[in-house]
Amino acid sequence: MRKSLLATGGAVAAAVLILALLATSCGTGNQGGMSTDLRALMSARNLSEADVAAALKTYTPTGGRDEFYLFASGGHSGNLLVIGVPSMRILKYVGVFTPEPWQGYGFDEETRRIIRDGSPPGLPLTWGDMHHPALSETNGDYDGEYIFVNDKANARIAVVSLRDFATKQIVMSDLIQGDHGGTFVTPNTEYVIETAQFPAPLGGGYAPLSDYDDEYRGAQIFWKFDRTRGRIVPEESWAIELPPYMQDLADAGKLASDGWIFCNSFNTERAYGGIQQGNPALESGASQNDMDYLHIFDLRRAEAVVKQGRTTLIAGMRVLTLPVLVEEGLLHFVPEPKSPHGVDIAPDGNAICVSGKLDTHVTVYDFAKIRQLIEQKRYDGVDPYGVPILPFRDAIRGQVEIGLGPLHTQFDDRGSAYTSVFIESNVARWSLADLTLQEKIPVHYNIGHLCAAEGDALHPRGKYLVAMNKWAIDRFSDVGPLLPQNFQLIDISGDKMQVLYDLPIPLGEPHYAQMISADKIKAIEMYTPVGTDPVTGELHPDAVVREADARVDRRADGVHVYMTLVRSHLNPDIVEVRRGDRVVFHVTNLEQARDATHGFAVDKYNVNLSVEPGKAADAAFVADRAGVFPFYCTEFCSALHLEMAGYLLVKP
Ligand code: RUQ
Ligand code: CUA
Repeated sequence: MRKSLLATGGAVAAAVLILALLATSCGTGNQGGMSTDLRALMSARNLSEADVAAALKTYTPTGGRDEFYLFASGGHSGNLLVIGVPSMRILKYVGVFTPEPWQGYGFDEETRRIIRDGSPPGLPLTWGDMHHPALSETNGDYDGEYIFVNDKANARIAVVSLRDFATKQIVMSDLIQGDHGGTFVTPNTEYVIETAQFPAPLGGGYAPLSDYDDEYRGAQIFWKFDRTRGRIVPEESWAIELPPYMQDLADAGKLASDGWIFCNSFNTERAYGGIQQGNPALESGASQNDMDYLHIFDLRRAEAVVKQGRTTLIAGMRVLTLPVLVEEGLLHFVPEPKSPHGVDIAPDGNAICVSGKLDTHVTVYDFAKIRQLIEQKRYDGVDPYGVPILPFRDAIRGQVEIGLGPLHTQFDDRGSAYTSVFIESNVARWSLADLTLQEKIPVHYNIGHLCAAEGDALHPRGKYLVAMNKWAIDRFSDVGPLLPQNFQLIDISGDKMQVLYDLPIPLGEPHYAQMISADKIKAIEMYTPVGTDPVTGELHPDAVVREADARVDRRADGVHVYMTLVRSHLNPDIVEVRRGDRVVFHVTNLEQARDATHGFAVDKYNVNLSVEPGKAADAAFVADRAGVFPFYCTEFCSALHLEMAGYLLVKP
């Protein structure tokens, strides 16, 4: 019944649309005629004027471009989502922590190496729990060159280049077992910050939970980023040891607070669960205290102390231990109310915003006051590890009454802040100048992060905000028990916020996103010169740059096939090997025409490459089954794409 009604409704709407189109295309579409047709369309589809306004704000005719890019975490998928704003069209999924077949990511030798280098020995990981993307910054503003993402499950950080939207590097430190507070960058991307959530013995050793207070530790890693090489340099990176609280999200200071790092924490109770052992569950054990500690870290002075060599090497990482941090006065705490979550520095560099998951406020700290308290050594005592605690009342500018379950805060270009309110399912807009609530808009439902255009940078752009909602009950057509997430685009340019668009995200739980002005992205059109290895950015040593050099070489270490791809043939197209031979295909796409991508797959050998124009990539495997295995191009590249094929003959 419901189905047939819907079908009828759809048919009517389509008919009205066609009538409207006919009316305009016949030249009768003057103002009056158009609006009559539009009104008919509106009533047929049951749309209000606000709906139509929302549609007009997002609709992008074919060929049109978006004003912003949204880079969103792909959650469990381990991929990075690229979405155009305001159209909310999905532009790309970038394979990062998880093999991604379309890009051949994790299938070719070059990217398999990236995953292998960023995995425990002998266990190339096949998933990641991506949480927080961070765009590279220059002078506190996004520069559109790189984006960094973390994998909470395996304590990994990846570097993605925005020249070709491809992953270049994954690093994993054995110092910590997982992270959550990553990634955040300093205003000139000197460092990418990664913070552990679950305390554990640093360096991966064993200690019983009864030794939690003494042997378990938190840590924050400062991964050194080399901008010219576009890579993290593990040897130049270092870390700090932290008490076994659960360190959470961080943010780097800017302007007045430049050179300082802020990180919130929870579970200063040091609970670790143990329901079967008669302990409270972690959720209640970690929620006893009224206050946890905002961590305030003096990065600049710490760099000097690292240079002096006052570090301890743990699992190959130089670590400033807690006693050194205390002795040098590098770390201070200030209380933060009731299960705090996230810390966000306002564009003025002075207001530090922290929400309490179990509090109804956003607490706004004043960096100038914090700095003074530190200089005057005005402490309210120390924590069990000797870290001085600044007096709460003297460190804050004030508190904004927001509602139930405030989480994260972003900013616009007109002095407003926007806080996601999880329990109430809304976005609260409030004034940074006088700390008053201005407006709330409902979102559907259970919003986690939110993302305003360049909303955590020095110069936010305003205009758009995306609410990243965890639940989507009743928003979309049913797809069984596992529901998509819901991104809601909100227009924040006017005096009233308006929800414009719902985008279901069906491949994982995105946590955070960043939105950058599209004109800052300078993507390449193809790999030049022909034979480029995208991972190194240099000529691939085994590239075949002229078809005349295509060949099969039998060598001691296996059969090397030097193959070229050009519309519409692979050369060589017949490859004969013996069972047990190691086979290495070195494949180069000779095309220098945009979008002339070829793929390369060998049937039943799990070989799958994406070879974009100018790219060279390798596929290596042992031909351990005899038989006839067709290989072919997997991208519909030309009229004779189906003929772009050949045979791998594996002789018994
Ligand atoms: S935080 S569960 Cu980004 Cu609100 Cu991770
Ligand atoms: Cu090349 Cu299809």
